Amino acid sequence: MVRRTLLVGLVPRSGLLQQRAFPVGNISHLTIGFIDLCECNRKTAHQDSRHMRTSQRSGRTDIRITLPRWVHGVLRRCTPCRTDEDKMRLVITLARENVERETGGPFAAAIFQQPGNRPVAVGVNRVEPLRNAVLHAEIIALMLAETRLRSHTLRAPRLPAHELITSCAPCAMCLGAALWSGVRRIVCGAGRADAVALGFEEGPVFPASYRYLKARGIEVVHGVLADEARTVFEAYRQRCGRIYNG
Ligand code: AZG
Ligand code: ZN
Repeated sequence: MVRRTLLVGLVPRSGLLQQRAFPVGNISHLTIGFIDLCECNRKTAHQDSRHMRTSQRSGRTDIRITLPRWVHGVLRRCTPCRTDEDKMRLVITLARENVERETGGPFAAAIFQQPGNRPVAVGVNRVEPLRNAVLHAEIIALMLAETRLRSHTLRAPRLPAHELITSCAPCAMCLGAALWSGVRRIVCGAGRADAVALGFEEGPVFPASYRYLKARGIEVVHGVLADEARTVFEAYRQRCGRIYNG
């Protein structure tokens, strides 16, 4: 069921979005072909399994991508993010909650309009709970932003610039996705070496990869609140969180 009030805290207040009357503020559940992108996991486990049985009976395979329910609480409480540090604090909070509530790996990300102080979309790592290797925080944030803005590229002429804020430097897959997404800026907290030290495989990302992005007009900023971001990795280690892609 579509709830009309849930996402008020997520809605960019910019004239652009209101003027175009995108229903971004009213949607808690988005369906795109067979990919069901849900911003709020309101279904019970029982309903989810019924959904799967229904899908299998009809000979289809549906993919349901959900953010945990608690994310909305964090976003409702979040004050406007004016600086890179404010935005990073938000994604670190999301990453930490994801670890403490055991809803995924120790990573979170957000997409902001430039300028803009409320996230257009956020993501947390959902690889293990949803049994899907590509559900890194950055991928979910990018997919939700593109869906909400109704554009496969965040570089469309009708759109303002967008930036990706991520609690850890993107892995090879997410760096590629960031390039294709059209974001103009990437801001990273912890570094690749921190994720690797924890045991994660981050794939082939080289200095040349960043030079490539720079040549495509994407600015990359490293190490924003890096110490704080690393404490989430330490919390994951202490809880013996699984290294699902090591
Ligand atoms: C990861 N690295 C980043 N940056 N983000 C995620 O969600 C990841 N999952 N595994 N490695
Ligand atoms: Zn990734």
